[in-house]
This record gives sequence, structure tokens and C-alpha cells, in this order.
Amino acid sequence: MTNQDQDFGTRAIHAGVEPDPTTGAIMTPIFQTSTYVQQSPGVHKGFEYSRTHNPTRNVLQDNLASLENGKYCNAFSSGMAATETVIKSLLPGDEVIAANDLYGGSYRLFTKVWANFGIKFSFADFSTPSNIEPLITPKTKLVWLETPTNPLLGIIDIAGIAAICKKHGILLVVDNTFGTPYLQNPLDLGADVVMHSLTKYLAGHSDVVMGALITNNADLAAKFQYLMNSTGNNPGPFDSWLVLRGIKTLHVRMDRHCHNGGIMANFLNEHPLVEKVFYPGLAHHPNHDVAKRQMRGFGGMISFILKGDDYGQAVRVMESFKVFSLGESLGGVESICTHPASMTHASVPKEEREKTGFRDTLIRLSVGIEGIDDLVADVTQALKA
Ligand code: P1T
Repeated sequence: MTNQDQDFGTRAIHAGVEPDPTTGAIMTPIFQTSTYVQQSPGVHKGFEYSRTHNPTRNVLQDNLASLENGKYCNAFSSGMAATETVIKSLLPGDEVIAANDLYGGSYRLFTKVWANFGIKFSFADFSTPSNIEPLITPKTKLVWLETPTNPLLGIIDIAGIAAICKKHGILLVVDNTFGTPYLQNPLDLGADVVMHSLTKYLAGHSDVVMGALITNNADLAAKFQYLMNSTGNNPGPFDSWLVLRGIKTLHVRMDRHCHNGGIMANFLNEHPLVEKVFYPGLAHHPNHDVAKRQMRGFGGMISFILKGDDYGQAVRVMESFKVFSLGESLGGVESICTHPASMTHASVPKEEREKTGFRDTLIRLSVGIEGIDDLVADVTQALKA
């Protein structure tokens, strides 16, 4: 069932999902199988081998396509596997323009892995769409961005970038991990492909690593499926099932993430020890108007810098949290505090990080769905430290 007229919450729970025809089980079974019995060579029920297709994964893919208003979805073993599949569809000599504020693992994959295979990457500040134009050459095949960005919570005008890409015949890929399909739909704004780290808000419970690509372009979807089947970066059935289960509460969780995120951002913004808060919902955010236009809420990710910019002090604050856990990742029901410079973005050289205003003292919060008073009290006591 994928009725696009239905409410997001209805699709989150039902799109692609049917009761199991053999038993009536309401929950999609975990088809934990590597292969499928054939009646005669080539005569089968549509499944041959689980690297190629798996029924549990298929249901998840149909569900995700519906949530992103796309026709096709391919799921992968991680967000990075999804990302590298897009890059693998290019050829040596092709050029990619990427936003200069993005997940450190994406930067590493581009500059340290795929650059060795003759694909050229250049980076720009995408906060003003026209900034990408000087970098476009006849070899530019792809533009890559995420919005909100990781870790500076920058907002990029997807429709503005898409218009430039269309004019030059360049594909636009948007990593919608921080945004989620509940808060924004990049395909509706002109993007050709949406990428997700399903590990984060979509799975939502910090218990699985997975990724996905969603598109309306049949040729691209076929290419992604071909590359996945050829190179084997597919997800397992149990992981697919975990994400499918997580998505059933995405809309409810995101409402609470947005609510808690907004209160926390305002609290930090008024705190005497805090120098700067990065959150798209704050009126002083440089692209607050773009965020209001292209998003349905501002999410639960916040970064901030303390007054005095003292590294030791920032470390003491991060060590002092009691409800927030210190570590990598985001988007789970539990609150997490991350030190991007030493964790998620350690592979981005310090000089590159600092060009975007990303300092070693930056603290990133993934505000979970616990009681907001307890979260504010936790930040209050940690800042006192
Ligand atoms: O971890 P994986 O599922 O492979 O997804 C990679 C990825 C891609 N895009 C964005 C915007 C991401 O934030 C990530 C992973 N990020 C973290 C682990 C983190 O803590 O920022």
C-alpha cells in the first residue's frame, strides 16, 4: 500500500507493508535466507539470491520511497555504502562539487578513496547557491550536499542549487540524514537523488547501521541496483527489519526531537557561558528564512561554542554530562553529545575545518526525546563544571 495522498504518519506505518500472505502476520517477516528454491532453472518467485533481492529489504525500500515522494529506493549496508555507490556510478575524469560543511566520513570517502580513482572533488560554501557556479566545468557530473549540515547546522537552499544544476545538466544528490523525510523532501525541491544514513533518525534507536538512496529516475535506480548487486554492499534482512520498525514512529519521535531541540537551542542561546549556538530554528541563523521555507521543523541537532573558546573547558563540559552520553552518532531516542573535531570529523584537516568556522571547541548535541527538563538540567550542571 503506497497511497501518496495519505498523511505522513499513515505512510510511515503502512506504505509498502502488507500482512504476510502465508500466515497473516501483521509485521513483515525477517526473511533470514541467503537463497530461494527454484522450481526449474530460472523459474522462481522473483527472488534468486539475497545479495540481489530480499523480501524484507524490498518492503523497507517501498516504504522509504513513499516517505521521500520517490519512485525507487535502494537500501545499503551503511550510509557510506549508499554514498560510495553514487560516486562509483561516475567515471575517471568526472568532477564532483561538494559542500564544504559535511560529515567527515563523506569528506574522507571523496578525498582519500575516490580521488585515487581519478574522480575530482572540489568544495565550496553552498550557503549562497551561486557560489557553486565558478566551480562548474564541462566535466562536472554531480553536486553533493547535506542540509542541515554536519556539524555546523548550516542550511542550503535545495531549490536554488537544483536550479543551477538543471541549467548545466548536473545531477544533484542531497544527504537528508539530518533533515529526515518528515521535515523535508529534497526530490520535491528538484534534487535527483536523496541519500540517507538510516542509522540515525530513521532507525531511531541506535541499534543498526544502514543507508539508502531514493530517486524518481529509473535509469539511476537501475544503476544503483546493478552496482549494489555487483559489489555486494547490501544490507542484511534483520537490519532492514529494524529500520522498518523504527520508521513506524518516525513522525512521533521527530515532533519530540523538534520540540526538545527548540527549547534546548533557546536555552543555550541565552546562557551566559555560551558564545554561539548553531541551530536553524534560531532567528539569527544566517539561513533561517530558507530553513522556514524548505523544512517543516528544525530538528534536534544543535552545535555550540563556549565563551573564551577554551579547549580544556569544552572537554570538562563534555565529560560532565549525566543524561547525555558522549560518543559518535545521532538521531536516536537517547541524547548524545559529540566532539566533532576528535570524533566524526577527525579526518577533515584542521585548516579545512577552520575555513568554515568549525573550531576544535565545537560541541554537538543530538537532543533526544527524554524529558526536556531533565535534559536542560543536565546541560546546566555540565556548564557549571
Ligand atoms: O554511519 P553511516 O550510516 O555510514 O552514515 C554516514 C553518514 C552520512 N551522512 C551524514 C550526514 C552522517 O551524519 C553520517 C554519519 N554520521 C555520524 C556517525 C555522526 O556522528 O555524525
